[in-house]
Amino acid sequence: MKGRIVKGIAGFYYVNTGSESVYECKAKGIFRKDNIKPLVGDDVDIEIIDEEAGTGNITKILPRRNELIRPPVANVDQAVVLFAIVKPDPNYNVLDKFLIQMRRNGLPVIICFNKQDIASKEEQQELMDAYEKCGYEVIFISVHEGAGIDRLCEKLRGKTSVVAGPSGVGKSSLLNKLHPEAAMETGELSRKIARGRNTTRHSEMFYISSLSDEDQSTYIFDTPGFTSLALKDITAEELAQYYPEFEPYEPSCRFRGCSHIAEPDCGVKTALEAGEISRVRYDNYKIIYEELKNMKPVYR
Ligand SMILES: Nc1nc2c(ncn2[C@@H]2O[C@H](COP(=O)(O)OP(=O)(O)OP(=O)(O)O)[C@@H](O)[C@H]2O)c(=O)[nH]1
Ligand SMILES: [Mg+2]
Ligand SMILES: [Zn+2]
Repeated sequence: MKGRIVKGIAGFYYVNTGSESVYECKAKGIFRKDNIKPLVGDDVDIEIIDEEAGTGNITKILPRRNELIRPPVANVDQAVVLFAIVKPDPNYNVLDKFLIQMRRNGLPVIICFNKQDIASKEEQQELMDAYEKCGYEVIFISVHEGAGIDRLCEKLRGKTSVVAGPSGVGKSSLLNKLHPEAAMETGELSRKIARGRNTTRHSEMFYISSLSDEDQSTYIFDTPGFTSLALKDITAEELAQYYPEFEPYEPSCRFRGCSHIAEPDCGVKTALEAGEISRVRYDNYKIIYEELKNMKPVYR
């Protein structure tokens, strides 16, 4: 029987085989045979062990369209990178690394900033200035007050989207707003810090009936928050490729392969001085560049 993994907890995979049926499955054979770990979002073949108890065994993972490592999910159309404008304040380093990783995976990204209801105009403007030119859709929302949600929904309709971002930004709150049946636990930031852990600890995929009809299905993955992100499989020299706003100015760089750091006659730095490239983004580019330079070489 075919199905899709909607959740994975401690070696158990919950496989939806259509309508309401979910089987609790193990994946022993797969590990042994193919040495591959199932991901939430995987299309799988299962054999049923006990129909009454709703248990089964995953016998095959069907080919993946794509897979992400952080968060670990498969077969998604796009990522909603969710940060809060405030509480918690966005960490630009993590946000930019996230965008780089998604671009590297070839996934379209929507950047979404939540908690508009408690943010000032200036705080919003700062984010807008930094991200409006970086080639992604940017949407400001308030899950609590509903601002921006319709606009976001139009982007989600008919697609499979993974919602990813730091802990406490409102990923589960957003999911609950779009799909109250999900009833995901949400948590106060102060409580999270006190407990030192995320409220959501497993990725889970939901079918969003309010955004689906007979022609199109909408799925959203809620995922656990993260605090840092390590870039893998990318060199300092490649980094500039992941900054679309640099592209128009690169032909003006004197050197081909200019890193836009210390070279003279750099089109990107000229654009930066002229205020055409965001200072926040550029400064962070330099930091990530140095991080990548100092990384030990990895085999690819
Ligand atoms: N002011 C305000 N608070 C919000 C909004 N959306 C969510 N919150 C609050 O932010 C806190 C964290 O929300 P969660 O939905 O648990 O955050 P999360 O991103 O799922 O966090 P993890 O599961 O730990 O990754 C909760 O106290 C929410 O009530 C919003 O639009 N405005
Ligand atoms: Mg959550
Ligand atoms: Zn340059």
